[in-house]
Amino acid sequence: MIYRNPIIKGFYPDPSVCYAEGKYYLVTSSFQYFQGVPLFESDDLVNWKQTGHVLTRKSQLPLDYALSSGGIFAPTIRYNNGIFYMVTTNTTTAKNFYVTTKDIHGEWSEPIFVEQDGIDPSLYFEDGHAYFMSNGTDDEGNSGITQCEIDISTGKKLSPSKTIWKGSGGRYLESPHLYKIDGYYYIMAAEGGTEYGHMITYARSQNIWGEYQGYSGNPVLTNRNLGGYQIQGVGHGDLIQKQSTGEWFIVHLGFRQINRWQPFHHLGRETFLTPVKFENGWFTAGHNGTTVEEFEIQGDFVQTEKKNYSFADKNEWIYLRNPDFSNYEISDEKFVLYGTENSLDTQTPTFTGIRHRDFESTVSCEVSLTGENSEAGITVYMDENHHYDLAIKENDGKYTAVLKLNIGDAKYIRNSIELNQNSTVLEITSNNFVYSFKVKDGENIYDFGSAQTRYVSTEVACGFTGVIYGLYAVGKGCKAEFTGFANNYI
Ligand code: 6LW
Repeated sequence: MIYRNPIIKGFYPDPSVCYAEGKYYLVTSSFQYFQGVPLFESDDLVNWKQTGHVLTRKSQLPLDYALSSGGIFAPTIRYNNGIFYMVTTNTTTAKNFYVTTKDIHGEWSEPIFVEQDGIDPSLYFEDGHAYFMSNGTDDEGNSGITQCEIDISTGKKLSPSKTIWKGSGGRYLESPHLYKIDGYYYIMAAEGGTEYGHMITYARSQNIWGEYQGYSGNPVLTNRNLGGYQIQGVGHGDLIQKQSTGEWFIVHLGFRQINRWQPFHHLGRETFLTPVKFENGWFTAGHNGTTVEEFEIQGDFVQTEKKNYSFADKNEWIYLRNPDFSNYEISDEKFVLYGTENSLDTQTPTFTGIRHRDFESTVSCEVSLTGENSEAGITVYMDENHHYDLAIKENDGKYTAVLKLNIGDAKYIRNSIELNQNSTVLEITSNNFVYSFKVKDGENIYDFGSAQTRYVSTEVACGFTGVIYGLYAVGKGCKAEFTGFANNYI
């Protein structure tokens, strides 16, 4: 069959994957969003369904002081002896930790901390031993891919940390994962930074502590030389073998720029799948070491894609930092949001959203508003400094619909119109280049114009996240009822 990349669209970066009892499980980063670490499952490595999140409680996920693109960085998921492990870094508390569960559909444990610095932690199990690695500094002060043995029940170090590989020379050596395949240990990592120069490299050794010998063809996977190609920034991946066919793959991140020669991406870093071939103890990946849109693999299953999202898709809705849930009444039909004085320009607005997953989309919702000096609507949200807000506002008993563009220091009310009542239908459509905004007031439909996608892209906003379609409410007495939410893709 032929499958198309990305296999998981929208802001789902730094994927890690494992196999357990007939299924594949995948996790991704989540930064300042709650709940943390989206969890997916699949039967075939191509079709993935989000089943929830790994970090579901504040005790596992303290985010109160997390800046945008702070909080939870790249996770790793592993399965050993009937137990699932998810290890990650809370960069805001600067702690590496893991949580465990025996029931992948149940709750995960409280965090177990490992006293080792660095980001992108990973675990490797062999013969009753557990090894922890990160892109940290070892006990001798050497930085690189650093490894130590740990007591998996407590997280305590059982050996000194040792830097086992220093990469192939690219900047930002990160994302280490260790595998043992046919007698060799392989350490796979990312280098080049998570932008256009991103890449995957690896080395092998017959001894777990090294020396590791770098692959002479490094980087094994990169799109850095594919000028004008939509898929860019491929790197940060995890190796997995498909049980039914024996085929190998790297599940990894990448992003789609808005067009050829237009290096902007606003949908976030997404999850891709690239085939891998082993030969004489070394492996190659993709199409001449690049990730392309389509690959042919074994099997005659089909790739399907969920195109419609609503309030009922509870696994996909996320919040900012540690939300005060007394400000939210959530059901499958209706979301009621209570505002506070915190606007979308602050870190803790009343906000819940769902990822913007593909260029061509529509999102619409009816909003009805009560409360003096209040505001509620839909936001195209990259971070607190970069967002487009289509909203209804109350002032002196009058209701207006507004479109506000916030691009860093450039803040601008693009359009506004007085409404006949305290409710309206707000609608946003998107393509690669623009978001277009419409307001419905009874029979009247007002075209509020459009705003470019590039100004809410990573290249403008910086950071590691992607656009979220958010619902929000602002104002102390604000009560906003949202009904009929629909987010559709073509
Ligand atoms: C992540 C690092 C990276 O921890 O970006 O692309 C960082 N790679 O490995 C944030 O996602």
